Amino acid sequence: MQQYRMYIDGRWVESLSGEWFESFNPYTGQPWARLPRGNGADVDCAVAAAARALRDPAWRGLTASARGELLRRLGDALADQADFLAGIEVRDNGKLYAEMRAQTRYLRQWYYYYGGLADKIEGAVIPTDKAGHFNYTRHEPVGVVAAIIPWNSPLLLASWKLAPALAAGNTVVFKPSEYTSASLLEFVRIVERVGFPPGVLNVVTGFGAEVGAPLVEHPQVAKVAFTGSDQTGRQIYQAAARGMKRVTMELGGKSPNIVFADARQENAVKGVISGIFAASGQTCVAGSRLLVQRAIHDEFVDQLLAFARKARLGDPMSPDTQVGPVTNLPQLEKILGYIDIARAEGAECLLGGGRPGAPELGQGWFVEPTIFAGVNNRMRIAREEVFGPVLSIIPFEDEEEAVAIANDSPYGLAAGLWTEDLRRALSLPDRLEAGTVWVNTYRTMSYLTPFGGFKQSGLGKESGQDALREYLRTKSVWLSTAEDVP
Ligand code: TXE
Repeated sequence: MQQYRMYIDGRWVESLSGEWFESFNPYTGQPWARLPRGNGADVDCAVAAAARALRDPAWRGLTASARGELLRRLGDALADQADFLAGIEVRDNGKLYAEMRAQTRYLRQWYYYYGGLADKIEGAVIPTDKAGHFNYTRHEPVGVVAAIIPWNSPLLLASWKLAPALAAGNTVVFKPSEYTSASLLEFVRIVERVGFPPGVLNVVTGFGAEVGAPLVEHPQVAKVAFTGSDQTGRQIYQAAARGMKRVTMELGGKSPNIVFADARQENAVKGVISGIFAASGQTCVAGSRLLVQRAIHDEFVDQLLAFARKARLGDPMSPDTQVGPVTNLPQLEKILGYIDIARAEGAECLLGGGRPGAPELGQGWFVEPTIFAGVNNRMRIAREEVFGPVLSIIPFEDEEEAVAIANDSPYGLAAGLWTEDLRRALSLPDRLEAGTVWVNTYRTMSYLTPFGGFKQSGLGKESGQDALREYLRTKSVWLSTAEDVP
């Protein structure tokens, strides 16, 4: 068993209560790490440290260029440790090593990009209508940021928040998921070596109600950046509203992946499969509603089944594995529960529909890739986020119906569109209520591009230049240039 400490004010500490909790490996079902079980008292220490660091000349006094350089050095240091960090992620969340390694190797780009932006945060001189006055704006850090992250891609989602928050000059208190805290603590060792002043970055480990809630409510926290479920997001938004705090929320989705009869079917099959089965469906952008035009419905579904049947389940560390376990036991139970709901609603299970029988997978939290046909958009399986490898197929007649079904969802995170028709490829994205639309591709993302949902899928953007604004507040300054004040 590996034992971790949390990180507050530049020191590695146990929780003040002296309590611990365990983190499990989803492939073996066994605990592998012990972590401090923090509570409100630890949160108080971390927020106080972050608030001090905000005023500390060692951080506040840095030029924007020096801040940017620190971030770029962090990017370099991360590159050396990417494969090691990927291994920790896999042990905690069961995602494929190949995918996590690609992700951790790519992480440094957020630090390079926002490192580069740090000294391009420019205010404006306003051409004022008040004679004898000079008026300018400056963009300041908002203050102490509470960053609360889930278990599906801990370091990626942490970096989406940390890099712009630090580039803008804020300080941060992290609350990682209780299921996957280790990778963030290993990451902090790297941050520490790069030389950020104490208190600029803090991590308090523990549970949502015991650490997350007091962190959000803490009066010295100015902004909350959250990724997770819409239920928890709503609670956090309410708590933040009481303190008039800024928020960014990256919540759930029920994203439509729309395949038209004129699509290149072999490409669409691959996009649909990776859209829902990658990471065992545990991605916020999972293309969990497959909308297929009736003219090709049966033929396309046959191709999809032929492809999906070949999926190899197994050890997420093995390069041969295509589908790993799901991350935690409650998630396993939730997914199996939705499979039962879909059956009870009358959807037809074409593939999977349970836990795999193979004895070598017996210890792990696996769910078979599952495909339901005959789904209509009113069923719970089409409306609620499962966050697992469960695809629902809904037929449609024409473009109008496809758009209507796609938009008939409380969520609006992402949408996919497969067509060779140029007019449709250009016009449909305008009509889809989703923060990201992919045409003839799915799940493509970059540090350069704003990401964030519409409707119940969230508020604000992460990545790209938009994200930097989420961590800044604008101040207007007036000066009188008159000899005598009237
Ligand atoms: O999420 P939570 P959980 C969805 C997915 C999954 C469900 C539950 O459907 O089945 O969420 O997963 C912290 N105040 N997604 O329970 O509760 C919590 O400790 C402050 C979708 O893991 O949203 C963790 O650090 N913080 C999602 C973080 O919030 C609180 C990705 C996320 O936990 C808190 C993950 C509180 N009151 C799960 N309660 C996506 N779409 O990306 C909990 N937390």
